Amino acid sequence: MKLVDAARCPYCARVRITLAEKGLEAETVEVDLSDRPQWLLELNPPSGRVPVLDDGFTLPESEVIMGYLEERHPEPALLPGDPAERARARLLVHRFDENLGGDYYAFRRGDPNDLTGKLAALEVGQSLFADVAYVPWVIRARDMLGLELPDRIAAWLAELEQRPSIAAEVAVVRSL
Ligand SMILES: N[C@@H](CCC(=O)N[C@@H](CS)C(=O)NCC(=O)O)C(=O)O
Repeated sequence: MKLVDAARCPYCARVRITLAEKGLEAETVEVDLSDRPQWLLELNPPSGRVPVLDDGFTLPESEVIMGYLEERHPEPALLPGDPAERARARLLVHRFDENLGGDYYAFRRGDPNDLTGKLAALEVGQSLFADVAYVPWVIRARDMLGLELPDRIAAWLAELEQRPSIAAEVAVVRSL
């Protein structure tokens, strides 16, 4: 497996964490997002966005990659066993932009936003699948944007940081 990756990209972090949780090795190809190579535009047209997974076929989109890895390597499971809970986990990830992403990027651009309110209302702990999909932005909100996290979210993150996969991502962010 090969992962086209960028350390600072939180969407890539979803895939890095998923791979680590499942104990999977992937060759990583680090790209410079400010000087995107032509081959990446051809690999994932038209935007040349990362992450892109190559597992004998090319797969972009972090949410889809997470779902693929979960199905291809079901153990250890990130999704709950119950179909209704699995659907709820997927719905949470599907609504990432409304639940957090939109306000995160608005905050970063200096546009009006409710990042603090969105963090305070965030549903966490529903499943490891959804937690992995959200935690890259929460780490960056704390460690790059300097936001003080609501107590409940800080406690959730502190618990997640006990996992080597999440601790590794915190180290990636601190190295940026
Ligand atoms: N929906 C995509 C978003 C990926 C994404 O936006 N990646 C950023 C880097 S963090 C990127 O490559 N942006 C370049 C662009 O939008 O042109 C996913 O979930 O993988």
